[in-house]
Amino acid sequence: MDKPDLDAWRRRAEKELGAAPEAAVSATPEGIAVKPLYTAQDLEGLDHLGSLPGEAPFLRGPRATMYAGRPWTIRQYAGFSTAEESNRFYREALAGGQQGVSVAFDLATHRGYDSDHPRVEGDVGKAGVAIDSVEDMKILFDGIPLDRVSVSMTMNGAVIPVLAAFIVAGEEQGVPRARLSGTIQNDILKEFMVRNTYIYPPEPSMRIVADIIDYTAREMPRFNSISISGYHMQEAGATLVQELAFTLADGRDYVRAALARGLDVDAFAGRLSFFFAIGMNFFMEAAKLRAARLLWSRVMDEFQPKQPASRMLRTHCQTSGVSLQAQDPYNNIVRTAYEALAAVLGGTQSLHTNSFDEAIALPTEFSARIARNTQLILQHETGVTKVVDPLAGSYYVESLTAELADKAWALMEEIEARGGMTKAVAEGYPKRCIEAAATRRQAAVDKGEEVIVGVNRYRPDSEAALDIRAIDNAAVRAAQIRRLAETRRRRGAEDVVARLAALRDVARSGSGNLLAAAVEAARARASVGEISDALREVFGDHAATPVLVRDIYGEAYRDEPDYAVLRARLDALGEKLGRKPRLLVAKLGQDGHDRGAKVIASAFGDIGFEVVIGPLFQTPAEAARLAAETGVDAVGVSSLAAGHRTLLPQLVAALRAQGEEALVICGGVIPAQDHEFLLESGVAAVFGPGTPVVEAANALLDLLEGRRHN
Ligand code: SCD
Repeated sequence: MDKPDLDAWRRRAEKELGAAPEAAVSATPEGIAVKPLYTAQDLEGLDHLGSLPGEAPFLRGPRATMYAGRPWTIRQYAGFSTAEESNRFYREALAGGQQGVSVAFDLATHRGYDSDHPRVEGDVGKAGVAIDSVEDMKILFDGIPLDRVSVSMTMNGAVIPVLAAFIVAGEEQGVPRARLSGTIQNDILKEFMVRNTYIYPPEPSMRIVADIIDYTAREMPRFNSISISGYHMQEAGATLVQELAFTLADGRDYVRAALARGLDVDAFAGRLSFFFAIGMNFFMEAAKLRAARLLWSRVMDEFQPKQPASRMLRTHCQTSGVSLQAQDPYNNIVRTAYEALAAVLGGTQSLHTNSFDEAIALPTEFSARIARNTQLILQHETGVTKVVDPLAGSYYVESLTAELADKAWALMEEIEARGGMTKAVAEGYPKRCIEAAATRRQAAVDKGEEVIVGVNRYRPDSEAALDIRAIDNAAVRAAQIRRLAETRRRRGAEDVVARLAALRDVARSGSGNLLAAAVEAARARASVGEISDALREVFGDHAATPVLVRDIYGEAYRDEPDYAVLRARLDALGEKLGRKPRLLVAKLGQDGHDRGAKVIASAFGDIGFEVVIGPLFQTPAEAARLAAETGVDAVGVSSLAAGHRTLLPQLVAALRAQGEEALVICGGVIPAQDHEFLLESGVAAVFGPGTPVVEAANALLDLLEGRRHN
């Protein structure tokens, strides 16, 4: 064939567009200019082409045959209320075609509190299952053969007691730890960056990670010691380049931490695993997974492994939670299906597809079945499993793979220049980068530059409320407290005291393995909270100081007409008050998802409010005290972990008890069914997800002005 005549194409394009083809170039948040046409020319000079799957650098996949040999694992992340309820859900899901289990723990467990702890009243059994001891863990896996079904556990803060309880539950089910297969998330660096379910300060937290890698390398050859996660970064607003770079840089630091332990690289590297989000930018997401494998192999070169598997990036993926919308929610089924296809074309090893109602509440049996079937249909009906890496050779996808890899590598080099990821995280650098990207994106959505069907375009006139799953957390908590009391009554009290003392000694001395000591304590029936507290006594608690990015939302929005109107209203109110209106943005309970809170706080600050951002994990009483001390006009609560029905009425009551008149408003994941209840409890306004910041600010001004007139 003749060489393509690009000049002729250019002329045709100009005619069709009425402008130069450059007018159709779109800039992505990653800083990649996506052109309307890619050709063979774009492949010239790319040095990653031509490799095969199953061999380094594994760009085309970690296995030679990929899904033609074995499809990815359908692994739905789930857990709620009690161990009994979650066990029933897992068994039904496995019977319905799910292939692996993935446990979601409640936030009390994540943060190392037993269900009877006063700080977790709104959190028990809500966004995951409540696990207080081995007894709960045994019920959770009752009838699920742990030597045949692989189990992933998303646990980072309280990783030591939870993994210990899992090991003992396996043992008591007749499966020795050497035969347990699965994955523990155990990725603390991204907790400090975005997810916030840390407990201890960074240094002892990194020791915990290394102790687990060490223990599993020696004792649990079928178990993946870590799931190095970019998922939560993208959820928090990271661009795909940031997600790639920060995740792989985290991985590099974990390898260094394990090597510093004296481990041989080949003893553990083959059991490091990864976890990425898959959002709506279809080809970019597939290319991201290819780039990730390429770069990880490059990172591992530095450590000179001898086993090929040590260079191999294997990953789980989850479709994007933030791409789901509360408005017109059945659209989410379509979004999730496209994202799932991108993950599969990118070569994931394991996949979770979100349920369509997850922007509103916990999945129901129905929505969970549709989500699972989305994957079953992909595996059985579409033919996508038959050919390895089918996008290879695509001019566009190969170019994207190279561009993403180059940009991510450059950012990783910058992290290295800052002294590595642990240091960069401690200085808050990646967190700031991600928050800036998140705020920029919010402005793009609010301005309608980024279209979301059913939200900022094509919005239906009316919508019926969905059936949702509601958890009676007071009942779950009461049941947990009963079982915990029973466990404490039956156990050998002296044995528990001795095992916890031994654990503290290992923590204090810096030698010995924390997980090995915790297994002994768990076997004696020490609880998750007690084991966590033993470590807290030695390591202390980590408290982060929230910092806000500035001038990003305002900068992006300044020229919009409604912005000027809003500023004028705000000035007028400020005039009357003799100061700027003041807002406290608060997070209550153990809900650490703070992207929404940070974006709101930063944007409201730019608009002209005086914003106080509260620390994470406050009780309602603590937030009310802070409101009183700072003299705010309103408290805005962002709730994403379903604690609102318990915590918001308590906040209103605590404020009023102090004679405070500050209005309480809230937003986040709050089902329509709960709005009435919250308004009756004294909450002044409830904002659904997708509410533009300017709209929320106007509504707050209405409320503040209205109150002045009353
Ligand atoms: C695979 N195998 C093959 C093959 N492909 N054998 C022959 N031919 C082929 N083509 C083998 C593998 O080598 C392996 O055996 C076995 O089959 C299983 O395959 P796998 O690829 O290892 O798959 P899996 O066991 O599912 O493991 C996938 C990961 C693992 C490696 C990615 O770490 C994992 O399951 N991660 C899931 C993490 C998770 O669920 N996270 C949820 C996070 P061997 O093992 O013998 O080699 C949720 C979360 O955080 C949500 C947000 C929030 O809470 O904030």
